[in-house]
Amino acid sequence: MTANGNGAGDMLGPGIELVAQQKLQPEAIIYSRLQKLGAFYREQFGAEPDFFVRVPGRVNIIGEHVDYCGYSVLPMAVTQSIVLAVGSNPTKHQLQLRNVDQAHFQNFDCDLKNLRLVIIDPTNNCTQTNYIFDTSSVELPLPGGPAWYKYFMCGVRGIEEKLGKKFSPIGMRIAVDGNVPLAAGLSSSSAMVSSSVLATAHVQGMQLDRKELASISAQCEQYIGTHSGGMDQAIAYLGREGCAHHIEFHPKLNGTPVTLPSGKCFVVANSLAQKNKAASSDYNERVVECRLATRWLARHKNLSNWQDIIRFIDLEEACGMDNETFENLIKEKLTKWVYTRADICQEWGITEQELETKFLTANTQHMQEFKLRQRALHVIQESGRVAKFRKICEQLAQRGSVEDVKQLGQLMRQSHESLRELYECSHPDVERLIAISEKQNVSARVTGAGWGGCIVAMCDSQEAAAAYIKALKRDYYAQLPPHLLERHQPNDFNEVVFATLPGNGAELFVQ
Ligand code: NG1
Repeated sequence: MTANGNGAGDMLGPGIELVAQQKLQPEAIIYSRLQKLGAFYREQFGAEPDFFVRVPGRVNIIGEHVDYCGYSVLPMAVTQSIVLAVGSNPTKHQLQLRNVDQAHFQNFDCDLKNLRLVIIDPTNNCTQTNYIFDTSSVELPLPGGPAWYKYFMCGVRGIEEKLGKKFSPIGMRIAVDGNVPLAAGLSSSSAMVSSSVLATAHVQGMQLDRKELASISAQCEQYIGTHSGGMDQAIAYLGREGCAHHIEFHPKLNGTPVTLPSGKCFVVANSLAQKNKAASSDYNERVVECRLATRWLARHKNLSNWQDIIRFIDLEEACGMDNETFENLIKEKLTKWVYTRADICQEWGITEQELETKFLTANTQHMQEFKLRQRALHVIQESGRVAKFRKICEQLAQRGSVEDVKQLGQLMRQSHESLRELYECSHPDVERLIAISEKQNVSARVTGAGWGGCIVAMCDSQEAAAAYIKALKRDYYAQLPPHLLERHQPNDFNEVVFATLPGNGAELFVQ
């Protein structure tokens, strides 16, 4: 299967970095996994795949729930990833998806030519959920969130939208293998969507510019129904071995490598409390509260277009505020701990129906109360912590001081406290992990969306990380209820608690 030359046709220029095509060599770390996937592909389709795609999950070191407000974040790609084996399909236009985990992910087939991807509520202003679905197949009943293949279809749709009339419904046969823990805050969903974008873009012969692919992936993942920012897709493409990335979204997507303090070791620990964002409204509720708070403040600032300003960063820019001025504005103008529908309707002179149709999203229509002050304070303070974290890392790369390192730990702790208290997105099991970390004198915080999932912790050395992991296994994992213990074999929790190093972003291999 080759490029058919009908690509997006963007000119290459400064700052454009492509996903280069690499020859799959036996030395590659991913080699044996891809070999196995290739064997599964042959078993399923009786043919060789044409190429492989690898897209990593990520751990966010600091900067949580700020990307959809336009603020920067500091994640790194992890070694866990989604890998695809991709080949052409002799049955023209047919897309066939097979997951190696056949017990949990059912096969999915559809005709790309006759496929109608119906997207309800792309503007997020109507009362329906905007899950993506197709008319040529039956919905798979999957409690707890959209069926897995829909994440893949988001990516196909993203490329279809990008190419418009140039999109050709080329059939694809795809085998999928993922080892990013699901619903754990390590961005398994974005790895899936982004891998689909990359595979489809390659099949369509597009120029594979990393930033462009990241933007397409972020945009099309919204069809799943969560109004997320672009952190996960950005690091999935921009990640680089050995460094974290300071990812900025405004005025445009940009990633700056950040060297983490030498000797420090980052550990990820999964609470095993799963949270599928697309199956609940919690995430979108926070997005809505941030948007309402932005408009509330914009109106107080007498901005005539206050209704159209939905990201804190745009308000900050419109008013020429710095972080501190912004925080003071929040404290001065958002004085209540809880705003009711009536409070907002009265302030803006609107009806409840207008509030629902103009300002709430599909799955937040039920909201009665809004914690505007708390959410706004978290976002503004967290964005300040990201800036400080990056600055300290840069200072440490020049001339380190113990005080600087301590500050990094404090920033992580403050971030967690804010997520627990102001953003209310922790979970009792996450809190138990944090308490154990405190006892071990390790700075840790919940990573990703929260409400369960993983924590990320910073240890002083490899040895300290080993001791910390041992303590977590003893005090947390070994205490789990028997049904969870069975799944993870006592004394061996290496898949759920591990030290991690920054890895590369998306890759494309040919045989
Ligand atoms: P998770 O749930 O950890 O993949 C989500 C969002 C991010 C970001 C974080 C919170 C998606 C795909 N990702 O990440 O954009 O907002 O929450 O910082 O929804």
